[in-house]
Amino acid sequence: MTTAPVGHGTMLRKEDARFIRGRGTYVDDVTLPGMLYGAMLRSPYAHARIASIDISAARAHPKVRAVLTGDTLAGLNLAWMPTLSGDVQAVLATDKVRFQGQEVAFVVAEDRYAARDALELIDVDYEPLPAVIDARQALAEDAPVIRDDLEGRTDNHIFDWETGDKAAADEVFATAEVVSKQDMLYPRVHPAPLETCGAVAHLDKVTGKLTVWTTTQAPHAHRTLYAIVAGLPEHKIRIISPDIGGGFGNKVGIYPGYVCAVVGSIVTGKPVKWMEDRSENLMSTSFARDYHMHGEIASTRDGKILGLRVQVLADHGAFNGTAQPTKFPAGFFGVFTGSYDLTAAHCSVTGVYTNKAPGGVAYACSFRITEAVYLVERLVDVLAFDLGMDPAELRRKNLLRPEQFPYPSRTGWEYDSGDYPRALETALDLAGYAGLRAEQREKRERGELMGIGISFFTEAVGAGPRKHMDILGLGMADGAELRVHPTGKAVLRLSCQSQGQGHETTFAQLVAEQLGIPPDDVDVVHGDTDQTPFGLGTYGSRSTPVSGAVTVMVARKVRERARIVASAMLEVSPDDLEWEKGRWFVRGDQASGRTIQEIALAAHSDLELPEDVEGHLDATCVYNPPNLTYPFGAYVCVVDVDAGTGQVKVRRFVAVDDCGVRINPMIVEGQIHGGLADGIGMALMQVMAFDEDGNHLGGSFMDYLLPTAKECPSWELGETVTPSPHHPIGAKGIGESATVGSPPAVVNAVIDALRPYGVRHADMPLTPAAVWSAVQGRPLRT
Ligand code: PCD
Repeated sequence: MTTAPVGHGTMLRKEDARFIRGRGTYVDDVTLPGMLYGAMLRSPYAHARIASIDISAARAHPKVRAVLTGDTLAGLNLAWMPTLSGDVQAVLATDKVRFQGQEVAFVVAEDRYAARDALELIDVDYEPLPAVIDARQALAEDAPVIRDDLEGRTDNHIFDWETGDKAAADEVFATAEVVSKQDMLYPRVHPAPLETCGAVAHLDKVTGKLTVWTTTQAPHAHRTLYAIVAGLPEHKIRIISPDIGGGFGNKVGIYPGYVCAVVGSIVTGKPVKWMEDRSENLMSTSFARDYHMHGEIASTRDGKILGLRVQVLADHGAFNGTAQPTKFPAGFFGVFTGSYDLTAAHCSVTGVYTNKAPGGVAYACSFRITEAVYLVERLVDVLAFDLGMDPAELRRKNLLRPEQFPYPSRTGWEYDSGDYPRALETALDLAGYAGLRAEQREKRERGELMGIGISFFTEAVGAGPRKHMDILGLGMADGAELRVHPTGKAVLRLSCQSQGQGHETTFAQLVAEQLGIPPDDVDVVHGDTDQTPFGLGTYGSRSTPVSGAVTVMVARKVRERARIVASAMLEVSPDDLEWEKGRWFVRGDQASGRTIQEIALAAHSDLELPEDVEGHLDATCVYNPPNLTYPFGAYVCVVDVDAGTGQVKVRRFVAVDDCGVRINPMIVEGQIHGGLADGIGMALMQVMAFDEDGNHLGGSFMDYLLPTAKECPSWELGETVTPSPHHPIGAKGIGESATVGSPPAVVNAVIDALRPYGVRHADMPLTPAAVWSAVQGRPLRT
């Protein structure tokens, strides 16, 4: 397959014509005749037994049409639903509540306000129980058992998982000259898309068809799951994912509210809308990270890294609802060896239940690669600290070399392609690294705190292949369908779904490039299971690696069909035809060609085609990727820290990303900008905090802070291009790279700034209070 960069390019986003005019259609914009509104009653307790629920007063409210409880759902066998990780989750609680904000009852009323008012008329008698909030307490002898609904369950243990070679790693560590160790926490954070989650469900009693407009990143998977769980015929279910206001992993799973909207519509015979508010989204609709990590790194005295050993305690909340391919309970954390050439590595992960919201979604983390990269990039800096070595020098010494690709990692992954030293040097040059270090020395003499942080990351995106990767048995492959109208305009139908990434533009560009027609002549249809072929959806930056690949393949198939039609038009053998952008011509006779538009018209005409050739140019394709794609990058962050207040200012951020061939460089840069901002948010501002009773302390954007332009510097981007050898145009994913790569760069920079105080590590978020605490009691050495 060709790997040479092809000539795509920046074009403005087609979808913005509607977005900048406020003409997008989001789930909450969907309004149907006779539509009712749902509202969710949620638990005020993190852990409590439900003695009784009295819904009589709510039922009597003049505008209330239905009140659902766990008992109502149990009658339909829907009180519990399967999670994406093989656990079950309560749709509405029957026995106990297991986290604050858990769904307890659902009111359906004539308007939003009545539905909310009626929630207050429901009387739940709770018997509070002690709660497990700290994952480190979850396995204690006397810890309350959270999941007593699961038969025979006597503790809060979910799974143990390991990867790598323990014996080999132990051997390396036993003889290593230097071993550095560090505990670190990747705190609980939230994807917090601007549009919260919701659904409008409508069961048409006449046709028996259930239509659900919903905030989903995976419409086809949702349809199949509704069919399996609710026992509805799959062809009678239509999932529509209209415009989505950000997903970031928050919209991969199925939430109780969606199921209640569906049941509400079945029960009332009317369409039912449920849309959560900001606090509900932050408190109950998933979370990300919450990994307590212990890392060890072994090296020689002169800084050759030899091995890594890692233990993780993973807090999964009250139900194991993590989103990742089935065979990967710790997601893709297994790539924790990062970008380095080492001898041996081992890691073990233990998952536990706590009385916190369920989930563990892939919030811009490619299934926990964010955690993995944070771990290894912090460890490398800790090692540099212990060795007294420059962190750039240490990375230079240990990065994988170009000739090692395709690289089989110590934990069984095959990195497809890379030139890491080039990316690192490009970033250091852009940053003016030597100059920055000189400036830092000068400032330190004056007692000013300036920090320079480096991170180097390897991502693994584009799940399948389907033999290794599935979600609840559905293999991760994608279909595409391309129709070419008689006048040469095209419609591409995709299984993946944009939440803001600009697919209507980039996927049109992919077709345009292959067929040699303008991108404006290609319409992209997605987000509607009735109109698109099956596929697993958009997350883990898989759209370009998987759906992008199948798009190129289906367009090439159309091009080959066009060749046969052209050969009939020109009365020559197809073998005598040559392609140039937009037309087939007879080899040696440039003037003889037929454009794709002429061919499309002929394909619908009375042109005589060979016996076995159908008319039309339309084609379909399914692509099961042979491997993931491995984008990578080198980041340099410069911060200034105010020693008095602990305030961190990110002064510069240099990001060199390599995602192979870029389809639309402007969109790629936008993806990187967004991810970098997110990284600053996680490193410096964000944590889903709880008090010891399990009260959620960050239910609004007053407490859970989103980074704004004020916290972000003017990003300085660079790029290298190392095509993926197996992707038809050499593209790799980019959507999550910057969220994966940036948090360690920021943290490394802050810790570097605190060097004069001898600080070696501090956990995120590095708020002013955290920074201030880190230096307390430490003498300043200039
Ligand atoms: N691209 C280009 N080139 C290349 C790559 C890429 O151009 N080479 C572009 C494409 O096409 C698109 C974008 O860029 O448009 C992106 O891509 P990707 O990487 O493939 O990815 P996707 O799949 O599409 O997406 C997904 C991602 C994710 S995953 C996330 S988180 C985030 C990101 O995406 N999210 C979001 N980004 C974004 N953006 C926006 N605006 N919004 C959102 O929501 Mo997960 O798993 O879900 O957690």
